[in-house]
Amino acid sequence: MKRRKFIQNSGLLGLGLTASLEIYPQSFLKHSNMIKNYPVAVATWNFQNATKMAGTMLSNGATALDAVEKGVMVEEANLKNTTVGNGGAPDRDGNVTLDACIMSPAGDAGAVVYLKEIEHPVSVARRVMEKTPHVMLAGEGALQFAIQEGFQKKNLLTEESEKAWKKWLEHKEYKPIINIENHDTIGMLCMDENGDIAAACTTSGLSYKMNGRVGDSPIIGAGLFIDNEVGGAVGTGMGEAIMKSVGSFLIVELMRNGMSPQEACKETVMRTIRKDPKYKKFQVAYVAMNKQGEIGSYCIHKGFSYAKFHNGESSDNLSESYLKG
Ligand code: SD4
Repeated sequence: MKRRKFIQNSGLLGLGLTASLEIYPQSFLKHSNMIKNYPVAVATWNFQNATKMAGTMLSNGATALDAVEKGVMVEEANLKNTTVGNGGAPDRDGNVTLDACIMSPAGDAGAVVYLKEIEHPVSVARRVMEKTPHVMLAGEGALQFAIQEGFQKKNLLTEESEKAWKKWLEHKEYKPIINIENHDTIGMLCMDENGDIAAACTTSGLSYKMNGRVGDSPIIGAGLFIDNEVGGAVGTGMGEAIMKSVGSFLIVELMRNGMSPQEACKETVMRTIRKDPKYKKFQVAYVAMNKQGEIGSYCIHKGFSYAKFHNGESSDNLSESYLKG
């Protein structure tokens, strides 16, 4: 018997319940207090400042939704991070265009795509979710809405990013880097002390992408998905591959059908590997969490890690990978 099931089943036995685990709904398990791996915050890549922020908030009683938003905002504001928010690398024409989304335990969602000049797209995505009848706003309309909501316009192209882009223009070769500087898009999952899950994902997308290109990160089901009855998942890497497999949604569905977060992440990465003969040329990585706060992760190329904050402890965790070298 797998360890997880053993723990769950032994807990049930302790309560004098000998029937199979499967007949007990998640809500029963959640409230039975048998296993408590939460509150917990996890994020793609070694973004420990972000998970510390979110995890500390959760320890102080914040909701998962507030924690994921504030958590990923740490990286949106980090000028040294050239793949998220302010300081993000531009597209091939020099535009910094940001994508983000957020999902609440209630299953509500908000997203912005191709948003320019706003440092915190995740907060605009949250306003889309809470203040409009829509899920996603794009480009000029998203910017107009942000300004209407009081967000300030800002030049997000830093001197360094501009310099790097001008250097890129010398050869103009579009070649997404695998495990870029070991940090990239931030996708975060939080479970609060009530056992509720929320997720957020925010990025400047792949460097030197075509003008207008949107990746997986703001797409509900691709860059992230949660179902508060089951768990959640977030993805990073080649957005086109993640979108084609609707990766985060698939992981949650696989968990619904009994897989652990680890097994579900692996199976989802394997689908991309089986279908795409070019899989060695790009990275795809996922992190997932189930309703017990258990975490799993899997990726194509070695080198992807995820940050975790739980019980006052912050850690960087190397993900299992398909390619070992
Ligand atoms: C995108 N998934 O825009 C993002 C980029 C990323 O690792 O996560 N790169 O495709």
